[in-house]
Amino acid sequence: VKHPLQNEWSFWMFTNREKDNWEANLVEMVSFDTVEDYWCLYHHMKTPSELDKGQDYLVFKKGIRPMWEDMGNKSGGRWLLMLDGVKPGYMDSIWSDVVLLLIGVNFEHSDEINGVVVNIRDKNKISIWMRSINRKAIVEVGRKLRVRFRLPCRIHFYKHNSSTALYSF
Ligand code: M7G
Repeated sequence: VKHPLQNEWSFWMFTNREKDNWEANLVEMVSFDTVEDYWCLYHHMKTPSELDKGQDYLVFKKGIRPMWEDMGNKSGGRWLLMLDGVKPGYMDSIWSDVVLLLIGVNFEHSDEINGVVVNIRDKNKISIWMRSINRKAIVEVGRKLRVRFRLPCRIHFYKHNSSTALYSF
């Protein structure tokens, strides 16, 4: 018997092959809705630190495309975890922990969380995307991330397409 998750999730990849069209790089690889299917996937995929620079992994609730323009995302924003100075192995473990926190519904406001992204860049980043700018939900999620992970700097919440932090912890 497999253990069902509360939501179905899609695993996307940003391939960084199409230089002129951001959206054309997004590939929905597979979806999963049980704990066992997630672990099977996890053991078959590269970890984030094994990806090429310029690539992303994105895990979003099924039906929400991992872009600002999606109806589910456009009124929301993200908690941004800057990982410069974080060792690759610790980045991989933050990524897998955040995915587990999301799919395991470990937040009071899990319904407000749409997905999570890891960007492999000169300065790697993980962001947790939220559907709205509901203060209670943002604060709960930000506090938990701050307490759970040992990061070299503060974390900030931004509305999509804005560079002004609404909240910082
Ligand atoms: P990034 O990959 O999130 O971070 O955004 P980076 O700057 O560290 O590489 C890079 C660029 O990709 C943005 O400036 C946009 O041009 C494009 N881009 C990223 N996202 C998340 C979106 C999106 O949701 N929609 C659209 N249209 N473009 C995006």
